[in-house]
Order: sequence, then C-alpha cells, then structure tokens
Amino acid sequence: MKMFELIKDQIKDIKKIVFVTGAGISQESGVPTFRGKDGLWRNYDVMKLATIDAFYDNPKLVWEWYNERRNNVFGVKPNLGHKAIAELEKYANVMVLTQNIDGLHQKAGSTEVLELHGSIVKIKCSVCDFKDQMTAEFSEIPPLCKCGNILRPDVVWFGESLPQDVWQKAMIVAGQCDLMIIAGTSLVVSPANTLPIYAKQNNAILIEINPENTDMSSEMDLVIRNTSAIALPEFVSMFKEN
Ligand code: BV8
Ligand code: ZN
Repeated sequence: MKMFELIKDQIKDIKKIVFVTGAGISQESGVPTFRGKDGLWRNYDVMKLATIDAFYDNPKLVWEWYNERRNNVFGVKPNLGHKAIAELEKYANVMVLTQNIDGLHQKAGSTEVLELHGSIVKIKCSVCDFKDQMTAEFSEIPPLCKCGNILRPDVVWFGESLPQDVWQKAMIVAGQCDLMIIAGTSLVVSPANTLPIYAKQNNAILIEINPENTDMSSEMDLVIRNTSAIALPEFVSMFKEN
C-alpha cells in the first residue's frame, strides 16, 4: 500500500501546506543531527555548547564549533527531501518552518522559509545591533565588531528567545494551514515543538515523517516511519497525481 494512501481523498481540498523540519531532514545530506553520537562534539554536549554561557566561557571554542559546522554545510547538497518540498511549490501554497540553520531548504529552491533558530551563515555583534552575512572565514577568532565587542553566529541559543517577527509569523501560518508535515524533528525543543498544536487548532491534517517515534506521534493523523528523502518525493508524486 502506498505510504500516503490513507489521506489520498483529503488531499484535493488542501491548499496551504506547512512543513516543520529539524536536523533529520538534513541527515541524508551528511549534516549531523543533535541525537545519539551526533549529540557530542569533542566530547562537549552540543545542547550545552549552544548557550550564551558557553560562548562567554570560551568564545574561541564555540567559534571553532560553528566554523566546523559551516564548512560541513558548505560541503553538502540538499537531498531529495529538501528538493521535494521545493518542487511542491508548483502545486500548492508551501511554507517551511525550520529549526535548521544550514540553509539547505533555500539551496534546494524553497522560496518561503522561516529560520526559527537563525542561520549559520549570518553573524551579529554580542552587544551592538550590528548584523551581517558571513562572507569568508575570520582569520582571528573570536572576531571583533567595530564597536570592539566580540561577534557571534546569528543563531538562537538555548535560553534565548526566538526572533519575535519570525516566531509571530510562524505561529500565524501554522494556525492557518490545511496540512502540516512534521519531518525530521524529535519535537523536543520549545517553542518550535508547539507549532503542531496551532495547526491542530485549525483542524489541519498532521503527518509525521520520522524513522523513530517522537513526543507527538500519538497526535498525528498519519505517521510515516521512513526517512524524509524517501517519503517526501512519494508525497509530492501523489499530490501531483491528484
Ligand atoms: C526559549 C540553533 C524563551 C543553534 C537551537 C526545560 C523544559 C522544557 C523546555 C525548556 C526547559 N529549559 C529550557 C527550555 C526551553 C528550551 C528547550 O526547549 N530546551 C529543551 C532541550 C528541553 N528552548 C529554548 O531555550 C528556546 N528559547 O525558550 O526562549 C525562554 C528563555 C529563557 C528560559 C526559558 C525560555 C531556544 C531553543 C533554540 C535553541 N537553538 N539551534 C544551533 O543549531 O547551533 S535548537 C537545535 O536543537 C535545533 O535547532 C533543533 O531545534 C534542536 C534539535 O532538534 P531536532 O532538529 O529535532 O534534531 P534531533 O537531533 O533532536 O532529532 C532529529 C530527529 O530526526 C529524530 O527524531 C530522528 O529520529 C529524525 N531523523 C533522523 N534521520 C532522519 C530523521 N527523520 C527523517 N529522515 C531522516 N533521514
Ligand atoms: Zn558591535
């Protein structure tokens, strides 16, 4: 039986599709996730490294971590999962709400992407309101801002609030969608893990694509226990047929 057979009949009335994605959708591109063996970098717990305290304790170490991740991201390509979401824009109104900072959705051609946790190719000052794109790797780390304070990756660390304009928009589109596909995320981190609730309140269909169980699997209308690079192209081909 085809993966999405169960919701085949409901598909035709679907206009607005929202994807909530996490590290799992980039796993098949070769980007480490945050779980299991990927949860450690040089024996540091990545959840602890992604904090303002870790940055002020050892800004050089945190910069080395992000430099290594950035070089990894520059060395990989979007996979069939990213590409399927980009292609779907031809057939429906698609918005991507991603926890990923790797920019692979945009590289795959997705035009409507909200980066909830920032971007690994952006920097900002830890004090003044200076912000910029990363053009080249800094010779000296931590690099200094013209105001003399240290620059940091423009990402959201644990204990820091999400960019309010991005979060407000994410809540709105989640609350207006007809279908929400939650792909490659463990839904452990808040407030991103509340987005399916906004969709449910709008009676949207909820589909989870993940080889493993998540904290919200029981809330889903359909659970696909497979990888995103396999399941998403199948979803798009079915959507096109309809
Ligand atoms: C905030 C950017 C207000 C940086 C990230 C105690 C209890 C509950 C909550 C909290 C608490 N204490 C603090 C909090 C709030 C905290 C939080 O949620 N903590 C968690 C750990 C409990 N949240 C925050 O701090 C947020 N801010 O709340 O501000 C506030 C302020 C002060 C105090 C309180 C509240 C900020 C959160 C954002 C942090 N920044 N990233 C960087 O990347 O370096 S989070 C980062 O980790 C990612 O962006 C992502 O969000 C998360 C990892 O989750 P996933 O992406 O889902 O990845 P994971 O590895 O976990 O799972 C991968 C999944 O994919 C798995 O399910 C796997 O099975 C699946 N998979 C694997 N391969 C595939 C696949 N699926 C499909 N195909 C495959 N091939
Ligand atoms: Zn500055």
